[in-house]
Amino acid sequence: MPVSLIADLEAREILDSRGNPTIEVDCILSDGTMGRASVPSGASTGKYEACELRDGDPKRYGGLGVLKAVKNVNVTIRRRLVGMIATNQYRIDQALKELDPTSNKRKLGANAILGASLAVCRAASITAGICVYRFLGGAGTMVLPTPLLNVINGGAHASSNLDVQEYMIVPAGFTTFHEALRAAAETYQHLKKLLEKAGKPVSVGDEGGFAPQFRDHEEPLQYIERAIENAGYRPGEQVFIALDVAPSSLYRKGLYHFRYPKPHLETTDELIEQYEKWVSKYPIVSIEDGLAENDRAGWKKLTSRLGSRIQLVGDDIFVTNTNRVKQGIRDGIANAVLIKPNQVGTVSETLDCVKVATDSGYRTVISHRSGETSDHFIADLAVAANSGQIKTGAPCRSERVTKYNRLIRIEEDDVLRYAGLLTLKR
Ligand code: 2PG
Ligand code: MG
Repeated sequence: MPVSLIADLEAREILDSRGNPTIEVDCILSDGTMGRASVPSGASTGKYEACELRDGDPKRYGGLGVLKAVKNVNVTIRRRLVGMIATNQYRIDQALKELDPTSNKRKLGANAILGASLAVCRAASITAGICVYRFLGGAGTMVLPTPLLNVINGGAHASSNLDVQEYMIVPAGFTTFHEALRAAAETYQHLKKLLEKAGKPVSVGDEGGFAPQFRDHEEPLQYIERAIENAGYRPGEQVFIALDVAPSSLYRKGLYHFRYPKPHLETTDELIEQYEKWVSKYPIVSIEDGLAENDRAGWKKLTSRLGSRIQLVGDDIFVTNTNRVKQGIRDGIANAVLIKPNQVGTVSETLDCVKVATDSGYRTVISHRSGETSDHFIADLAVAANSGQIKTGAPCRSERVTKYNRLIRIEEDDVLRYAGLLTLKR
């Protein structure tokens, strides 16, 4: 088979699931193969994430246009990558990093760089005649991830006034991915019925979860537990609960400024106690960003108090950055890492981060962003990385279910084991 070279790269501005512009890149190879990929965008972004380059021109999309990033792909990145062998992802990503040696990819924009990295990867897998997950994961790829599905949206993802950003269900107690997804979808529909019965609106937030008002931050946990039972499943055996509190923006001068149910302050210790109570009372198996990105002392305390009982996932504190993850591991912070490709900017760096975490016994959760596209790359990535977990929103809204549906097709095509309860073994 002749070697496929990159013949062209073409970027454009498209819309994401929030109606904001984002970047899509086509990669055309010398054999005529085309790979296309698009880049998601967060709302509750970590302070230390790689830079998402926006135009800042108030006359277009309120300043959110990405024409500068588009130009960076079409000129600078194109000039460097054209002629390179498409199937060597590491070399491609190395070249991209050399083009923008800044620590946070602010020169070209992580959105431009990731768009190119993903599009080349997809084109390379097509020309190699294998799926993206096999292309990246090779023969070692064995596991289908357990999904963490966000069924109640708060924080920066909804106009409800819940400060907790995500209440998720985790259908781990099943033997196949499609059965697990069915349990999640049925639980979601039963949750909708319960909310309707209580006279609450069932319109959804950015990630497809419901977003009504609740009495306090505990009430959604009660609703979810009931919904699991009403759907005919056993909470704590088949379907579990996970949270992403995401309180970085609430943390000021050593205190958490909660707004709900009424404005009040909470200390780190009070929050940890609250989590301990919830973990004892509800089938909670994972808490992401229980504390803020800058509350490192609090994170250490949280990890020593709850780290042997449940999964503690670092998102804002790690931002898929290997150095930050290494530092966190040294400091005894968290026991799992949220992995978002656009927090770091290339496919290879994303996989490197998974490796650093896994080698130290930390789990990983491959994640979408709250602003998404119909690209299902992260479903393949979760399989390739043997991560065992994926979080990509509710079983609702096309930009969310496209990832879950991709996993259904992978399960049909290949002999892979559903991670399921193994995910939860401590
Ligand atoms: C998160 C993500 C995804 P955002 O905090 O984990 O759910 O949200 O993309 O807004 O950062
Ligand atoms: Mg998060």
